[in-house]
Amino acid sequence: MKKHLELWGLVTCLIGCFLIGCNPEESDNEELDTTNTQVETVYQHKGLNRYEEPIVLKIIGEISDNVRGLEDQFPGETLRDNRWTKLYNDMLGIEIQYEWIVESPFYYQRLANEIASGNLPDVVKVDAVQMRQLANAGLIQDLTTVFESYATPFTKYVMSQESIDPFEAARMDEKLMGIPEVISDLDTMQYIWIRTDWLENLDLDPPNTMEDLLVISKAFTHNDPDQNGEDDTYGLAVTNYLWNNIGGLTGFMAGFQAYPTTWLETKDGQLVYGGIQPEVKEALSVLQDMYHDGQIDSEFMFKDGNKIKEQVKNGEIGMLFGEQWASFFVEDSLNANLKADWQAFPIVSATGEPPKMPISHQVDYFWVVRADFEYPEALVKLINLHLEKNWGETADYEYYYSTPYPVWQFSPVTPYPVLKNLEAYRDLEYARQTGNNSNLYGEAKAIHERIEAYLNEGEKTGWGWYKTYSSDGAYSILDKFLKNDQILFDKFISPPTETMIEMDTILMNRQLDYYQNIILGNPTSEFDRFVNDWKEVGGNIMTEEINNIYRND
Ligand SMILES: [Ca+2]
Repeated sequence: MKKHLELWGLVTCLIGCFLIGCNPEESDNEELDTTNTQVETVYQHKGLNRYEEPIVLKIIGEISDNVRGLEDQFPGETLRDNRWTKLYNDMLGIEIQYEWIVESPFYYQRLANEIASGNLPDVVKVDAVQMRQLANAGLIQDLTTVFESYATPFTKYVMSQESIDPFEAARMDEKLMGIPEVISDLDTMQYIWIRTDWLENLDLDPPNTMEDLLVISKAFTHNDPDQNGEDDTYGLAVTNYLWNNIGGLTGFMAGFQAYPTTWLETKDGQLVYGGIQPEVKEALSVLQDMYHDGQIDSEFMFKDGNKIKEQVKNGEIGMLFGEQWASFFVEDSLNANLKADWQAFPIVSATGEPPKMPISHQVDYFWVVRADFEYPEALVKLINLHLEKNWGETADYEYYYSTPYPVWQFSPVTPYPVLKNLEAYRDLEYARQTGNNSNLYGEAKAIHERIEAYLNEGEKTGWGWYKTYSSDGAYSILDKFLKNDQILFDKFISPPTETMIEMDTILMNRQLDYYQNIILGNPTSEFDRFVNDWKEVGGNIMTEEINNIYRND
C-alpha cells in the first residue's frame, strides 16, 4: 500500500512537470517538441496503437438526466457522438456503435432480457453473477493474455492501487473473464455528518464516544435544537435500506464492533459472516431504544435517500452517517436556513477501543467481451486511452474529464485512479501547509479554486468541496484512519460462490427484514432466530464454500 502511494507521488510529479512544460508562455517550438516526445513515448505502446483499418465496436448504453444535461451543455455532442467517441476513433481507429440506449431505470432489465435471449454486443458491462453465467455458458472470452500484453504500464499501475487485487474477483479457473470496473473502496468510508449550528445552539461538543453521540441524538430530538419552539426534529436519519451510503447504519454499527455486511476473519483463520455476530444484536437494541424515543423517524421504513434529502433540506435532521460526498447531499439545508452548517466527524466507539470502519471491496461490475469478437484488445485500448487522457502524461483533464462539467460521462468506459480523491486532498493539504499552490494541477487545482471561491467570495457551490477537502474535512479523517490502521477490510474478495448466486439476495433481504423489525420493536431475541434461519437457509453452506476458497488462495 505504502509503496503504491509513493509511486503515485512520482506519477503526479511527472504529470505536473509535463503541464509546466506546456506552459503557453514558452515558445511554440519548444512546446511542440515536448508534446511530440511525450506523445511518441506514450503512444508507442501497442495498447495505444491505432488499428490500420478502423474497426467497429458494438456496445449498449443507458441515458440519465446527467448525460442529458451534458448533451444540452454541449450542442453537437450526444452520447453516441461526442469528444470521447471522436477521440477513440481518431487515436485508436475504434468506431463506437451503440446497438441500443435506454433510460437508466430500464437498463438492467433490458440487459438481463438480452442476455437471456443470447444477444450480446461486442463488449458489455455486467455484474458478477452475470459474468459467471456467461462464462459458464461459454459466451465470453478469456482476457488473461489480452490484458497482460495490451494494458499500458499506467493502466496496470492504476488498477493496482486498490488495497486488494481487483482482478481476483474476475478470475475463474485461473482465467480472467472480465476487466473489473475498479471503484474506490476507501471513498466508501463513513463519517458522522452533524449540524454544527445545532450543537452550538445546545452548547454541545462533537462526539468522542458512542455515549456522546447518543446524548447528542437525544438532545437534537427533544431540546429544540433549531430553536423554533416546536417539536419537529430527529436525532439520527435512517433510510429504509440500512446499508445506504448515506443514511445507512454501517458507520453506526461499527462503533459496537458490529460489521453486518462484512466477512471477518476469526483468530483461528476462519471466515465468518459479520451479520450473525452477537455485536449486531447489541447495536440493534440501542437503535430500538432510539426509535422508541422518537430520535429516529417513526416512518423511516418509508424513507429512501431522496426522502431523507428532503427532510435534511427542511431542517428536520441533525445527524446522519454518510460517505465523503454527503456534503453535497446536505447542502440544500443551507439554502433553506442561512445559519445551517454541517461538519464531518469520525465514527465513534461504544467499547473504549478505537473504532474501525469496515470497508468492502468495490468490484461489482466487469467488462466482458463476446466469445467470437475478433478484437478483444479493443476494450483494453479504450481503458488505456481513457486513463491516459485524464490522468496520464498527456492528460487534457479540463477538456476530457471536467470542464467543469463532467464530460467523462460521455465515454463508454470510465476507469479512474481509485486514490485520486485522497491524493487530491493530500496535495491540497500540502499546499495549505507550505503556502505554495504552484504544484496543484488537474483535479486538485480545480478543487482548490472552488474552495477559494467559497472562502473569498462566498460562492455557495464551493461549500461542499470545502467540507470534503478542507484541513478538517472528510478526507482528513480518512487520512487519519489509514495512518492509525482503523480500516477493516472485508476478507471475501472472490467471485460469488454457487450458493451465493442462488441465495445471496434472499439472505440479504431476510437479514434486512429481521433488523428493521427489531428496530421497530420486535424482541431482540428475534436476532437469535435470524441467526438460525440464516444458517439453515444457505448461510452455513455459503460459509463453507467461502472458507474453502479462502484456504486455497
Ligand atoms: Ca424545533
